[in-house]
Amino acid sequence: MIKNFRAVILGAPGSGKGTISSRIVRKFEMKHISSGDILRLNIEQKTPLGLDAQKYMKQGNLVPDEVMIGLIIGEIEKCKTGSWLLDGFPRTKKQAETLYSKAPVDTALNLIVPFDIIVDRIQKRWVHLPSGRVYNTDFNAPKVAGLDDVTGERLVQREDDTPAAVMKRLDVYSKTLGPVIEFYKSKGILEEFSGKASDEIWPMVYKYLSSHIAPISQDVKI
Ligand code: G5P
Ligand code: MG
Repeated sequence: MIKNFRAVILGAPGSGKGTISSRIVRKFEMKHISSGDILRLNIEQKTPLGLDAQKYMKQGNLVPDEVMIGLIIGEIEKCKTGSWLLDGFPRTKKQAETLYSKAPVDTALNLIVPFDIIVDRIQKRWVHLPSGRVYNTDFNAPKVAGLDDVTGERLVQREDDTPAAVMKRLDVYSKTLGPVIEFYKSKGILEEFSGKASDEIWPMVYKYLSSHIAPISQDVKI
């Protein structure tokens, strides 16, 4: 068993990275660091970083590498547990290489979900911006429509979940992820999980992680 376990979770927009990550951190002592959640919080708080990033995100484009690398390496350095799960980073070969040179990763989990399923899911997504909690009116609806289960605060739809921005994000993903996958493959740490539903993918991820890091609880259900 590895003591300080460092993982990245890869996958197309809407493939369930956030959904699977929240299950992972409930079962394993790891800190979930989501690049998208951090950026959206900065946008909400109107920080200079957020205002700059918003221009790219709204269009479905990637935020420049220099900005993302500084942001995520900073988050990792703040992480006291030593075990973390990066969601949404890296997205380019440059990000993957820089991360690996600063903090070698133990595993790269790649979620493979058909694109037609993804487009439908994203249209039904609602998020709680301060926490990053994600809902879906079909899959995991909030207890009260439009409100976060934990805080009761209002849910919103993401600015980049418009049909045009989603198509652009899927296109950017198709063009940029190949070299990242190849990078982790060359390191021998790529693990792929395919399925049409997160409930189908989750038991496979749980089984794989359990052989590397001790779970907080043995129960696979969340
Ligand atoms: P993000 O925030 O990283 P994406 O586009 O990579 O955004 P996204 O959209 O957050 O990924 P996800 O996390 O993979 O998707 O998916 P999710 O939220 O868990 O699930 C999607 C929906 O499906 C939810 O409503 C969920 O409830 C539902 N769902 C899950 N499983 C199932 C299921 O089995 N069945 C059904 N029916 N529904 C299900 O990045 C956003 C932007 O930030 C910038 C970029 O501009 C990016 O576009 N950015 C970066 N730029 C450069 N470099 C980086 N490293 C960057 N990181 C972020
Ligand atoms: Mg996400």
